[in-house]
Amino acid sequence: MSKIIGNALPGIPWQDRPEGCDKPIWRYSNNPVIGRHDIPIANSIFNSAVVPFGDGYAGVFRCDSLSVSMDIFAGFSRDAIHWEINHEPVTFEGEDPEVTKREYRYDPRVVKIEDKYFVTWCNGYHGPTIGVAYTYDFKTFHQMENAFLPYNRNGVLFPRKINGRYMMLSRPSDTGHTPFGDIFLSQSPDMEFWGHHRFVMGTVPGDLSAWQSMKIGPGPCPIETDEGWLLIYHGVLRTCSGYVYRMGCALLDLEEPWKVKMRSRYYLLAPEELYEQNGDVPNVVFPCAALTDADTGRIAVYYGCADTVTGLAFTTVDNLMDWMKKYPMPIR
Ligand code: BMA
Repeated sequence: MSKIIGNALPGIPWQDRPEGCDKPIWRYSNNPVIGRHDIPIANSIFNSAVVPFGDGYAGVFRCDSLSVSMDIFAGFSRDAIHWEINHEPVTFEGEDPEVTKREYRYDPRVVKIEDKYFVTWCNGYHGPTIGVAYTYDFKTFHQMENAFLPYNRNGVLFPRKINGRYMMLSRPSDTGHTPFGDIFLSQSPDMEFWGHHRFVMGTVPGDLSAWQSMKIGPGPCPIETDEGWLLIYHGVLRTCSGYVYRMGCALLDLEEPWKVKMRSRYYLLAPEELYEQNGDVPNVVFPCAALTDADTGRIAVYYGCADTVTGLAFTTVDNLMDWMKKYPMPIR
């Protein structure tokens, strides 16, 4: 039995594994939890992040508008399933208009560190880079400096300092639909200056684990367990009819989280349902958030489906650990 290190969350959304299912993760029976038109100007609401907040939950949602511009919107929920998403995007306060100027914003992640909720997202600044902001109430957001130079995507913070430093995973990329990508880790004393960059893990060549052979990227903020940091991530395969995005997991060292202890050779979840296979970008499952309950080991994963709607899936820390142990991948 592995143990999640963190808070209890008795109200975590949950359904037991369906009869006859032998997979490590299973979908919510009422998926998608957020529809593409759930706010009036939305074309699609997908790769989005949620956290426990007050008596309920708050989130930051990627919503592409009817003009198909990409932005992030705050929202609130009592049960983490029914969401009230603001009809206007987040506006940021910040010291330097050069930084707060909006080009585009997408794929947010949210994590509570000490007394603040930090939001990271893919931020347009002469190419995609990682925007960083914090909020106390999901109403006022203070934007900090971009973490990196372009080009970078999928900035994902660890939920606490490790050895005195904030840590962020990311995926250096290029201007377009990057046909490559490995996961790196960067460290900061203050959330502003990032350095001490470390390679974490890369794509898998050949056909050992082809679902992650073209690019990979970190998903939800890593989950602390007594065995290491549990990372859920996406992996991409290039096929003759486009990219296919699947979900996998890895276990990172607690003290030196750029060291990979285990990694899933078999994927966890692939686009199989109609809402994952069909949409603005077909065949995409793209995890961006996970709620956890330390008492039961339950994990609820939020993921974008076909760049159109948001899905929810359930697993436990033991299911993920067992999957990696049962179908191990050699760590290079
Ligand atoms: C990635 C990002 C994600 C998107 C995915 C599939 O490069 O743009 O937002 O979900 O492609 O289109």
